[in-house]
Amino acid sequence: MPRELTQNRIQKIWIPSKDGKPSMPRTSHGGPHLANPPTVIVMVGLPARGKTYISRKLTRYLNWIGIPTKVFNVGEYRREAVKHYSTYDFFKSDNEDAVKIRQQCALAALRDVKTYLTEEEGQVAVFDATNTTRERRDMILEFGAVNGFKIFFIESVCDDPNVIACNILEVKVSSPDYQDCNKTDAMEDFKKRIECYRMNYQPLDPDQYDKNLSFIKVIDVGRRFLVNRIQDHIQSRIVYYLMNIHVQPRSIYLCRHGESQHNLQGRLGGDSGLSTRGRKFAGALAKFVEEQNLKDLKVWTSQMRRSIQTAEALNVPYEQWKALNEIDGGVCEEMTYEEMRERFPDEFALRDQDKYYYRYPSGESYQDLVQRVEPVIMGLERQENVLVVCHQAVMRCLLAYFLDKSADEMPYLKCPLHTVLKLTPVAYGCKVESITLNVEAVNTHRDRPEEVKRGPSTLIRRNSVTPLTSPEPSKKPRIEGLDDTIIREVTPTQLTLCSTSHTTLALSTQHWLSEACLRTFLH
Ligand code: ADP
Ligand code: FDP
Ligand code: F6P
Repeated sequence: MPRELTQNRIQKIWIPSKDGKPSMPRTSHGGPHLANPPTVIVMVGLPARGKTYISRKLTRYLNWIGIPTKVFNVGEYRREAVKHYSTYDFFKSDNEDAVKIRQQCALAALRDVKTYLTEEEGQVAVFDATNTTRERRDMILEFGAVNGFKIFFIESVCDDPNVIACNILEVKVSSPDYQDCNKTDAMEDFKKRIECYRMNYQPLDPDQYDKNLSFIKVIDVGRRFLVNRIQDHIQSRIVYYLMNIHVQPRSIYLCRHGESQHNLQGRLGGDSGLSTRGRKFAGALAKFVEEQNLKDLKVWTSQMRRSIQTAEALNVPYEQWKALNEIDGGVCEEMTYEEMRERFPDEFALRDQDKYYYRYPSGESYQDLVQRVEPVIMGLERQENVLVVCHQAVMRCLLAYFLDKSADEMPYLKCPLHTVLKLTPVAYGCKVESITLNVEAVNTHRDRPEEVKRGPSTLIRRNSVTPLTSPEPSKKPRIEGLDDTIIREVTPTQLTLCSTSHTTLALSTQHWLSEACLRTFLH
């Protein structure tokens, strides 16, 4: 007997119901319904091969498309366990005590991976460590098998000494490991650390040992790829994403069209032309673009009149994307917020209640927009310098991707008219500069109403909360629960001793890594 259907009022999705109650709760994260088990992405590679960079960037992307993802960086666990790093001796494979500490840190991170995927609604966990030995990878595979997680490896292989030196300079010499060290010494120490790992490095072997595993090898910073046994939709999206990103320096410029006639009247959507001030902004934007003197600047617009009129003033070729059109307000198109409140009070209140998920009747939600502009993001990842002339809601979506903003924050990001945001990739994130072109315009931003300011409603979850990219107020120590002798006894002095004589660390660790202990943990 087919069940009755009721329509979810916020998302306007039909849900089967029993006794008048919805019987299939939607996913709390609002992402695609994945019948799949959770996935653990396991990074593989020598230090300074871009593993953390890839982990963070991929996590930002997956969260943005609605798949809750979090990075677990074993280096951070190690730094919490061992407060003062001394020298590369810590990473020698015959430094038995340090090997135990590193193993413990990896296990602590895996334990958190398990909690995240089984109790915290995580869908993908990125296990960011070197994972350079078969022994370590086999242990992770067992962990996946026991807990019912899919395992997908991403290995970064690169032996260009210039690339490695640049990577070390960009991120490693300023790491907390080297806070009391000059750059030259830090560089030398880090290179020796890499050599410690190289001694035991067993790359993924697509022909024999690892031929049944699912993985991608990213070779020479994405010049070549080797893809093996892709199992599902998420893995194929990850592969596609990794094949589109690059690390060339460039900037992305985001702005809205010049002020439009509808903006002047406070009307939503429509397809009106520019106001006098809007045309003035287009002229100012042309001057700004010229001054920036950018090599091969691409200009992208929507297919709406106001954004095309703005780009026309630039006197350069431009490309129109339908995917960049403003959010479709459906039955509320061309109304003012006041008119919407009067004519559709329930809809108006619902939008305030949950702006990210709210879909206008016969129109779109921010969640819909994310799906629509995803090809634009992929396009931007492939390009170098690009100026995108778009619209308020679309610009918020794009900005949320680059700045790792949550679904809750996205619809309230401030994107004023006549202001250009310049985004430049730096280290693991993005630098943002706001350039106001000094042409007055109306304010089209409507703040989150006071009554919903108390925090996200139950329907809204944070989109991207990784321990690495977002400040986490409730961050708990990642090594809590470990046998605390490990923390107590590894003092800086002992570590220094450890670096000269491997036997001086007094750690009572034998039982930690016993087979039985590992099995208990895995189960
Ligand atoms: P790891 O985590 O492997 O120690 P990091 O992620 O900290 O290395 O290194 C960051 C640097 O790696 C950045 O300068 C970034 O440009 C660079 N990078 C990004 N992707 C790759 C890649 N596929 N191969 C090599 N280097 C990369
Ligand atoms: P990171 O550069 O991210 O800090 O240098 C390698 C390193 O990562 C160490 O910090 C960290 O202890 C290690 O990788 C990750 O753990 P494994 O050695 O156990 O792979
Ligand atoms: O008001 C300008 C505008 O671009 C409208 O066309 C669009 O409906 C609105 O902004 C989107 O902003 P919000 O989601 O805050 O209503």
